Amino acid sequence: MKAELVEAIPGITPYVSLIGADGRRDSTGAFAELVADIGPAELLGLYRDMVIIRRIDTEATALQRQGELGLWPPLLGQEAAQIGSARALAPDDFVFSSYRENGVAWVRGVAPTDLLVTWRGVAQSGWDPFIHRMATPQVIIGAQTLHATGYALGMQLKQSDSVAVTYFGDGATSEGDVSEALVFAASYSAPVVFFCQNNQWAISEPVRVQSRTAIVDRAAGFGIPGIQVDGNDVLAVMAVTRSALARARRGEGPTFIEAVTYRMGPHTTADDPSRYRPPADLEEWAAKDPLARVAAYLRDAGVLDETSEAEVTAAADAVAAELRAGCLAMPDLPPGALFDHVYAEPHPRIDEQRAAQDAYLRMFS
Ligand SMILES: Cc1ncc(C[n+]2csc(CCOP(=O)(O)OP(=O)(O)O)c2C)c(N)n1
Ligand SMILES: [Mg+2]
Repeated sequence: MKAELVEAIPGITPYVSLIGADGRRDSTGAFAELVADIGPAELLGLYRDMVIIRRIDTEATALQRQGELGLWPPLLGQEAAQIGSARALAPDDFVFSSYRENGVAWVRGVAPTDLLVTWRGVAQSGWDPFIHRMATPQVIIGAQTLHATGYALGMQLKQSDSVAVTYFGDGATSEGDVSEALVFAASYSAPVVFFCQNNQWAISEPVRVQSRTAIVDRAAGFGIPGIQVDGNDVLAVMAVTRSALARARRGEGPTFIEAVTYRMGPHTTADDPSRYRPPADLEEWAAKDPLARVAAYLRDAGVLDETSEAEVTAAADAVAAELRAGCLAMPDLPPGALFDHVYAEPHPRIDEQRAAQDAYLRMFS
């Protein structure tokens, strides 16, 4: 790893891009060197990941539309940002994400059906964070950045190599929590990577209303180096994440990454973007699709052909089938189970609520 990629004094690295929308790869420069080991075979692996998580997303969206899930937050369009960054992590690093990082969870080895349990309402949380080194999704916007900084301070005290990586959105940068996390991380040089997926929207609020400057420019004000990257370029995202992780492991503190991408679907399945999104925007971003450019590169390199494309599609279909079967097989819980794991110990307010619910349900029997 190159030590001098990100300056010690906070600077902003403008727009890193390695595979353009036309599928051409740029192999020059310091960031390209950081991913020189990622040849066509490795890129085929990243492409496979992206196809699979897009397929998981499509299947989960269909399950919600069919009434099998209460809600689903799609990642369509953000596959490269999630796969490129998550594949850069070491097993011992720890992820603190929002609700949209289903692709990151896939990379961390979370079983696809475990992504669904909360949205089906059968459990309050989906997996054991310590097995996957990934906290369960945070819905309180930005709160996970504080958890990441706190964890990173702990790792610093333990002189561990583990880096905290926190994922959040463009909208989250308007939250006080995120500012506090950045201040503490900067002050203590905490080993944390702030990974912002700027998908251009916070529900129906466009990013230009959230920030008068580029999101990445905010980093400098905290004394944190910032890197802006083409978030639809899986290779560039991997390169910048590797550089930020290496910097944290060298004890040089936090880095802020802005991955510029686009949320091609609704905010969640409860949202209708046609009410606020100009159709031309979607067309513009569809031309920059994160999967299409890697496919073009791989076809040119001769590793993506009918056989390998069929293998990737079959793998994705198998995951989707497993997801669907696992979802439909989840047992319905008795209504009172809602209260079981709110606190570890009995609590009078919870008892009251449980009794009120019991009384309500008795009205129907
Ligand atoms: C503290 C808080 N305020 C408001 C909300 C409601 N809310 C849910 S998602 C969202 C927008 C978040 O946008 P962004 O950070 O850009 O992430 P994205 O959903 O685009 O991935 C809001 C305001 C919330 N969950 N938590
Ligand atoms: Mg957003």
